Amino acid sequence: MVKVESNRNKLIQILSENKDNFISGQEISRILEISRNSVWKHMKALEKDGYVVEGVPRKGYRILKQPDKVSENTIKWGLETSWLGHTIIHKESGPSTQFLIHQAAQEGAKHGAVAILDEQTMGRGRMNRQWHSADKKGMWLSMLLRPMILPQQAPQLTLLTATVLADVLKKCTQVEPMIKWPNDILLKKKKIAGILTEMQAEQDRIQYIVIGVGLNINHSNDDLPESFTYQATSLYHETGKTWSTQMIIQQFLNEFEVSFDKYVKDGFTEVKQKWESYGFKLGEKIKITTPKGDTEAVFHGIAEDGALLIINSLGEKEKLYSGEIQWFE
Ligand code: BT5
Repeated sequence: MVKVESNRNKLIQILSENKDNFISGQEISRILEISRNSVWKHMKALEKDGYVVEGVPRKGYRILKQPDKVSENTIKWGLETSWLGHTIIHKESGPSTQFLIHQAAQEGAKHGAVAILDEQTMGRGRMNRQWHSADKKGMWLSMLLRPMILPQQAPQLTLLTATVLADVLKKCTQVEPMIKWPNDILLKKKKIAGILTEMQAEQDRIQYIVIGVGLNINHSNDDLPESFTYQATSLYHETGKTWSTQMIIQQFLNEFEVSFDKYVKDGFTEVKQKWESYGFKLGEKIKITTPKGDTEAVFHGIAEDGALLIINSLGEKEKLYSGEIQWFE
């Protein structure tokens, strides 16, 4: 089973490197070390997945069209990454992609494994809040990272993820996203996406981090619970168009890998600047709810370690690591 899967992945890789040219069955069977008959069977399996494969005698095969649906194969087809998404766990339905990745991590999965569900039956937000994840309406995805950073730097990764998602939304769908600290993406003040970062760590060493991203894509009003229609939105709702979840996932993973590698190499400064360019209510008065109570402050920006930087009622700069922020209209 594992061998069949990995051959299929290699085949997609080979075909995607030769998109405009035919590649002969003989060449494929040589590279994959399988029989010509097995090559043909793999092609049939791709067709079942919705690919349109052209096979011409004495020339070989090429892929004319890939299906617009989410599966391990269709996602891998458009990936330009070197480590993110080398393993993709995709299922139609399941409790939560966070759960799938935690399980994979404990079974030894490598840095860059990704889990995607079409529908989550127990999608979750922070502090065990519920995340509504309707079937085939959004991107419900988690990534496994095993970064060489300190546990206290982990919040930076939530902020990094938010900037990548905001960039992808802006570039691919021409909307104007804003980021609400620490983990919400807003369109016109309504939440379109949330990020959940969970970490398994010892005192000074991260074993692994799971970053979960939920993005509402093709929800019409009826697909979101009535209780949140005033505070939540989707790309469809904002643009009047349906969007390819497959394309958005691929763009997100491609961009995430580039930004993550840059962050590991160059540090947080650029992420911080990018984040601040999207920062909702930056420079304005906000209300902060923490376990110690509510306070009012001015939202000053993001600190070098990813904390929220505020100016408190005494006019002093202060850092906050957790809490909720609200604003005044
Ligand atoms: C978040 O939590 O915003 C993090 C959401 C992370 C979801 C992803 S999906 C893939 C991965 N697998 C999971 O199980 N989770 C991650 P928080 O800041 O706590 O916000 C939760 C609140 O957002 C809820 O209490 C609702 O008010 C609201 N909410 C729930 N579902 C929503 C949706 N689909 N769109 C907009 N708002 C929603």
